Amino acid sequence: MKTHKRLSYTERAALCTNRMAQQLFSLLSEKETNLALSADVTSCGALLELADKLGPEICILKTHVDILTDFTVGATQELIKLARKHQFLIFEDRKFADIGNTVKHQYQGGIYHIADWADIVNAHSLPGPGVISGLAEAGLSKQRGLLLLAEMSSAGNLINSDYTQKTLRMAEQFPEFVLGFIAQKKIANDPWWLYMTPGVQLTEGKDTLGQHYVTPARAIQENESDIIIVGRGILQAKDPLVETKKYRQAGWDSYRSAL
Ligand code: 5BU
Repeated sequence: MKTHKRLSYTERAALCTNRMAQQLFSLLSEKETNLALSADVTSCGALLELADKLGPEICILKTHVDILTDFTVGATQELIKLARKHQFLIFEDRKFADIGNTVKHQYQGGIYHIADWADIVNAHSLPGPGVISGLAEAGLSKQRGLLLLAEMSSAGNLINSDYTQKTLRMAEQFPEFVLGFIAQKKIANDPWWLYMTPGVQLTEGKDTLGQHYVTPARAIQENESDIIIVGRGILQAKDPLVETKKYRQAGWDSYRSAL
């Protein structure tokens, strides 16, 4: 039986020193949604349409900019406008995983200029703290935030509990820049870390390529994560807006009943 009381998002916002975590915890509580949409589509038109239609229901829109076949900088400017209009943050799921100098270029330069439009990005801790320092050099002055991958949702991944705990130790060295983790469950007792969980659908199961799904209730209530990330559960539904509302409700109810 759990003896500790779960803190609300508002209480957690007050305990954060990381500005992006503060902003996001406040957003969750004000907008009453802990749903992140994984907008895994391959055209800018489809991405912007989803952002406009589903934006009112979500706290975060997660992108994979490198699967867009018709990327333009203009599309990212439109996406920022929609993020402001509907009050969500943009998270580019880039999973940086190289030496600091390289990731800095990948983050701020190239074709995508990710640091110019993504509020949040993520990185593997595998290369060591240099990956965070490199990203921080490009992101901190723009008031961006970083999530570290502490766990993955895919079957057979090589992350073990030692790796997860070492990832936490690494995050602790960068409290200004790292706001939390991509994980399947809460990994530390400190209330200021924010957790986002991918691999979520309304029924547990898997896909044909190793993805493993848990329900919103398992992610939020049982595993004490903060935000559910949903892609195909919504994108492949007959009516994505109806489905988004179902996930929003399920995520929010799980949070409320855990308090
Ligand atoms: P799905 O369609 O809900 O399975 O999409 C999940 C998304 O989350 C997809 O964009 C993945 O790249 C992303 N993801 C994941 O599924 N599992 C992980 O451990 C991480 C990211 Br990190």
